[in-house]
Amino acid sequence: MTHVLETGFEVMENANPNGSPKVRGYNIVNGQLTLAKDGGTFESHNPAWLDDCLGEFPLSEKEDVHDALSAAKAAFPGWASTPAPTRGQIIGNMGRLLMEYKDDIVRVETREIGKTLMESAGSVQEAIDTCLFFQSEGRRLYGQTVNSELPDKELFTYRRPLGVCGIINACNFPAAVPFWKMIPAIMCGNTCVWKSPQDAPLLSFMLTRIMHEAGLPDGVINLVHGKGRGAGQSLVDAVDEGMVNKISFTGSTAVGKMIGEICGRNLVSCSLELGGKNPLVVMPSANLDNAVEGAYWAGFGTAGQRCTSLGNLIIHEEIYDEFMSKFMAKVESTSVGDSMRHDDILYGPMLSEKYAKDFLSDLGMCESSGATKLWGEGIITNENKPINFVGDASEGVYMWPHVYADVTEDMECFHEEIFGPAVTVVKAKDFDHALHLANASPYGLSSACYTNDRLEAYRFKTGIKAGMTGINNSTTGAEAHLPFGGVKGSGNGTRESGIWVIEAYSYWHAVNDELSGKLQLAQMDVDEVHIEEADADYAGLA
Ligand code: UN1
Repeated sequence: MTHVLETGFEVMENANPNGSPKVRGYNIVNGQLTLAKDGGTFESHNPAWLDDCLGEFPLSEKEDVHDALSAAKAAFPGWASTPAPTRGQIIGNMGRLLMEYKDDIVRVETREIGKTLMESAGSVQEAIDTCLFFQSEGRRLYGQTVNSELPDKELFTYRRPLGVCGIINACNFPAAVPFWKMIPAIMCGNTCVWKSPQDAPLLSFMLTRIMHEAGLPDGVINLVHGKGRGAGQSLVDAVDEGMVNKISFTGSTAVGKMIGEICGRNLVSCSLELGGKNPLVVMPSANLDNAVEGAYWAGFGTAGQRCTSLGNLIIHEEIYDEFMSKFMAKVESTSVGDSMRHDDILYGPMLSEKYAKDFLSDLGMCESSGATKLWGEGIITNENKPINFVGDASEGVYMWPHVYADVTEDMECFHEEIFGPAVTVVKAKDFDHALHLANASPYGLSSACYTNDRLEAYRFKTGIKAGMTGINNSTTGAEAHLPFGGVKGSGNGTRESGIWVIEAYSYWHAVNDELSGKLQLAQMDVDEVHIEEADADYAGLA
């Protein structure tokens, strides 16, 4: 494949009203640009400007997914036997190319899913960090030498690749999250079929082309686009057909459970990164201004569309009024708009129309739970908009920031994830009550506690059941070399990132090498070392 930005993309004739290019996007199977077998296509639209169409992409079906799986299977032996340092070098090249193209990728990410330019840059940087981390892992990927209990015999452990990995991610971190999955997967010698998120096909297409430009051999990563249950479901169904050795999924808990069941009955490993209802506790000893900043960013950054976004804001009753008045002042002045066209935006539109629709129904759930709405009016219109909304609201799918107070443990909105700009506020009587509330949702992804009492911080850290915890920090902002993932309804215990993710994409192979030239039986031919005859009478000493 040639230079991704030199050749440019195939720009379609019917240009957009705003003059931006609309491209023809392809699947990439065995390094070749392909269309869906039955010719179906779907479009990707800019959620900040729905008339702006980024391109047309193959609406892949089962046959297209199976072609991609066959290509991944055929590429597997060659890639698995490529020396790990060489695989690492290619991954390093990917990181360097991402740095070179960063500005272009960031703009496409913002245009395709509406995240602010600053946040898109963060997501692309997370992909770069992942590549740079795993480049040198190619020179490690350590196994062990282990002592044998028998003479003239050596024991070793090796990390072996699993085979063909099916990769499915949500569109909210369309560069970082697929790289969290595919980079360690290919580092370990696996090959992949990547079903791109239906709301970020152009970005996924660009990234896959860049990976090939970095020297990735054909067939190692195969990209298929699709929408709804189509291609993604076919990829998961292929587990039942014996064509997939691993599924890695980031998305909703309901879909994660379905994938876990299919993988479970086939004894196929799966990594599941699912929803969250992340609690953030504020205690009286906290620096309140700092806590307000952290809670506000965790709740409304990315328009609340991170799996690590703040869910339940749990405030000690002693500082409730003071905290809330500072917090609400920020919420009421939130700047919303299209960061491609306006500066100083906190958040942009919803990721797509589908996310907007789901969010509105979640707001209905808050209302029917009986929570008190302090702020927020659903969808932003030109007639009804927050004071710091900028631009023409009718162009995209923008939401008000929402705050619901008087939320209690018996309400549905206390337990359910709301994917969008909405925070549910809960009052706590004391620290134990706050910790109880923080543990009371069915999820366990991220969590946070603002306190300057060291014992409280310690008790929170040890008492919370979550995969990630921030002390005096927001619930979001994981770094690319720390384990990422959750417990309870947030996942199946697998982790992404850092050295921990390697466990998810390799299995341990134990090898023993018998050099003695004879059959020696473990446990049975082992020399016994006897305990010496007792020469002291301990009993008499007592
Ligand atoms: C996600 O929303 O799926 O820690 C990932 C964070 C980001 C990643 C979020 N680094 O919030």
